[in-house]
Amino acid sequence: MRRAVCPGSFDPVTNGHLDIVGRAAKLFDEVVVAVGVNMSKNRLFTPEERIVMLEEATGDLANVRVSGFDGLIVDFCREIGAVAIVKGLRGAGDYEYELPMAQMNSHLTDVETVFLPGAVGNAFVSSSLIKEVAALGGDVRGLVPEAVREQLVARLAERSS
Ligand code: COD
Repeated sequence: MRRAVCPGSFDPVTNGHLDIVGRAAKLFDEVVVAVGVNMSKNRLFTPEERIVMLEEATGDLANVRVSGFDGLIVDFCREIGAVAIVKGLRGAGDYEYELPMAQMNSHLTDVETVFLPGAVGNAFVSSSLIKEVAALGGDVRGLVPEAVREQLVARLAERSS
């Protein structure tokens, strides 16, 4: 059984994330989407809310499950017996951000990092931009699952009232 982890903040999950998870699911026997905390980012949804959104969005993928994690991603990988961390790269900026993390993770363990190129059509899609555009009244339809878009609009309305 070759198990991989797709880690991220997923605040909220986007179609860019789902493209990477779906492609990872074709490469590995099992993919665990791991919802973590990026201490440099402000969160809109709780980890529990993000996990439920991801479970709904990946419900059609039989070999994908969703879990939260605390601490180091490599410790989580060891705990569940994962051999690889799969990350998506939208461009050079992602590569520069992700490469030192991959090298640090490789220094810490023998868990490999596998980079998948993001789909061209999703290159501009990030959770941060989605939140900013939605908060300013822009339409993010087609960039996130519809159920996520509805929760995003509702959460932003709550925050602004
Ligand atoms: N197309 C393709 N890939 C995409 C897209 C897109 N449109 N959008 C995002 N992605 C990829 C990102 O490049 C990333 O690989 C992944 O999806 C997740 O993205 P985010 O933004 O949801 O998640 P991050 O980058 O905030 O998550 C960071 C982690 C929580 C994974 C990281 O901080 C971590 O591993 N933390 C645990 C603590 C740890 O081990 N620290 C030491 C690391 S060396």
